[in-house]
Amino acid sequence: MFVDEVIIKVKAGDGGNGCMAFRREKFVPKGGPSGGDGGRGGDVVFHASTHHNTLLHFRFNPEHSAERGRHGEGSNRSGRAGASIDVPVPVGTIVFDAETGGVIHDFAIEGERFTIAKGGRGGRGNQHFATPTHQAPTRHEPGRPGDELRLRLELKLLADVGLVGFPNAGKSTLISRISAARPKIADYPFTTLEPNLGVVQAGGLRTFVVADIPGLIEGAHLGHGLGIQFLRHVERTRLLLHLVDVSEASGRDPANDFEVILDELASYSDELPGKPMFVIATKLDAAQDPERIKSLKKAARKRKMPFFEISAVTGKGLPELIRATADAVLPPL
Ligand SMILES: Nc1nc2c(ncn2[C@@H]2O[C@H](COP(=O)(O)OP(=O)(O)OP(=O)(O)O)[C@@H](O)[C@H]2O)c(=O)[nH]1
Ligand SMILES: [Mg+2]
Repeated sequence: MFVDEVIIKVKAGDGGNGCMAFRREKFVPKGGPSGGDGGRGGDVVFHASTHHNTLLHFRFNPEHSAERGRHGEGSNRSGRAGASIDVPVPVGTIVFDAETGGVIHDFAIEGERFTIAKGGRGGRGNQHFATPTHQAPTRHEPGRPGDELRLRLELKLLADVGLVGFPNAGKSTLISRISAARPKIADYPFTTLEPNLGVVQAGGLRTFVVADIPGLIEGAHLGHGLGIQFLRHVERTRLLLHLVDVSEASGRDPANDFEVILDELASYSDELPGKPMFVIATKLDAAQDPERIKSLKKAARKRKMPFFEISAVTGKGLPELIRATADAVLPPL
């Protein structure tokens, strides 16, 4: 299962209470105040880990709390601090405050650590409140509560290249031809229900990661079809491959399909339309009418987007596409 959004709760440890006590010793009448301080509560710390690539572990474990600080004790003994806890999140996780919607932290780098919820300070014991004129203070502080937060975690896949297009355009077929990913492929729309990642070998040690996401349709930004919720996975890619079915069997107008998807991307965010895009005419083996390809090619040229023709069935055009994609997203050799 691919889990890319979860709501969880975190609770840092409360601080321990400061203590009120007075020294009582044989032959020492009127011993001074000796209440120790409470210990600090433990923090909830998240770290970006490559051992997890989904948020699935949070589904089974949606609450994480750190230990509270111990209370202070007599004889000026401070309470022990609560232990902090360390929670792994996949690289690419963004942590939001579920109440305000604000971003708390964006875990983009492996190994990165961030304290999400701070433990409460321990209260001071009455030993701190003695003054020359007030030598038997009873004042002592309660521990401060640790931060308690409801969080929304969102995972953005870190792919270099995103595949977009109508359902059935051949996105999953393409990723299965150029990488080891084996997503479900079928001749009906919305075969892909969740994103797939594939690693493409572009010769030598050059590799890039491609994300195949569910197809978009007109009105996707209004929630039609599977909606645009999956577009967040291609938001961080460096290049979009826009696949358009040019075969007759589709019964569609390729140039129109192309424009519809561009409009949907624009309704999703201001950034996506500015992203570099290659236009890919797919299913060339099943396209007899050159006009259909030409009209798409013209639309691509009008927008100064590179244009490719491929067939995932015969393999035509794939080496050229892989090479151009690698050149676009990888540093030069
Ligand atoms: N003839 C031909 N058929 C293709 C080609 N590529 C894909 N197909 C067929 O087109 C249909 C849809 O392919 P998919 O790869 O599942 O399409 P998709 O874009 O992933 O579709 P969704 O997941 O529904 O968005 C399947 O029946 C494929 O076999 C091609 O190059 N030539
Ligand atoms: Mg698919």
